Amino acid sequence: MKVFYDPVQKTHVLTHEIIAGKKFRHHERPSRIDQIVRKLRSQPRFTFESPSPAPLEAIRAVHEEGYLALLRSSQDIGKEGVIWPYTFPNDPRLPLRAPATALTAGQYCFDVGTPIMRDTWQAALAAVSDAFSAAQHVRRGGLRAYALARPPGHHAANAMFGGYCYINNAAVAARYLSQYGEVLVVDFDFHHGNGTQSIFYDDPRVGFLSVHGHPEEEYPYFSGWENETGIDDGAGLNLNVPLRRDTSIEAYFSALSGALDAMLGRIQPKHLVLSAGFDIADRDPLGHFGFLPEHFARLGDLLASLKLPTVIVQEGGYLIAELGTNVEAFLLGFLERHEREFGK
Ligand code: OKP
Ligand code: ZN
Repeated sequence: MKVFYDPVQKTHVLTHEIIAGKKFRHHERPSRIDQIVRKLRSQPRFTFESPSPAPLEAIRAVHEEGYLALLRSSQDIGKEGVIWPYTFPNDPRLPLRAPATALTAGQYCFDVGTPIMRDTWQAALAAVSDAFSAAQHVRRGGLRAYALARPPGHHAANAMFGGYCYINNAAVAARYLSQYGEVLVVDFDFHHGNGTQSIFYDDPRVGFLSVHGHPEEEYPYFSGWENETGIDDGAGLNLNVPLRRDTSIEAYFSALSGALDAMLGRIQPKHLVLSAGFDIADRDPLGHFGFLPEHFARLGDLLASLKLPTVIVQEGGYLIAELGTNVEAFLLGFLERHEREFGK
């Protein structure tokens, strides 16, 4: 299986985050990538490739230009500088001034855990390039590819960053593939993929299925309920499965299988895009679903049984010591069944 990865993604370094007013060492660390790289490099079934730069049109098909201009302006920040919004507009009737500056970046931001530093743009661009190259590989007849994306993407919307996400890597892959037939995005990160949901909410060509911690208890709190089902031409193509803290593995799998069946009754996807979050792991500091490597293998097996060309996009996962092991278990579980039932 091809792994798309560019080491420039490691230059984006977040110093700390603020949770309930307190300062914490940031969870989304460059070392997350090291763990995955080390594991997958020791496995002959994975071959690493550098992505080619994602075309700007593919990114623009998901993100607003003024928003991208703000992200791009990160390159002009000094070495120690940061864009860290703490003031947010609150009257949608009032006009916003363009272009956004460091002081008004709050118009494009929904939380305070996601600062923009000098290297943020280049890292986010590399991450989305992984996802785009993986999608292109699959479009050209490859059966599967893994994008080792960092920073993650599923919380980023058309013109909104937050949740450690700037560019929605999976959404760029899905929008690109949707030119060639319907696409199903399955998001198994512990947190609701509010950005991806928002991007495809009215899109008849891309279905979104997310299983996540219940928003009454878990970030991002304002979305992820069952009654968010899509609008206009996208009505019925958004399916949220919120699960309470410490839901059992069996309950998780039966909920996911049921949701997959329901979704496949509504669209006939030609491609599958996975927002693969590993914060569902047992002992992850930000998730509570208790997945062990064997459960990740089973999850890979289940998703491979759809027998679709698949782009796997890395999202969260903060139990860094086990992240490589968990990703490897998932990918091998997927690969085993996908090769057997769908093709080498
Ligand atoms: C990004 B991804 C916990 C605060 C968590 C943000 C979590 C972002 C997760 N008390 N804040 O893995 O979905
Ligand atoms: Zn997450």
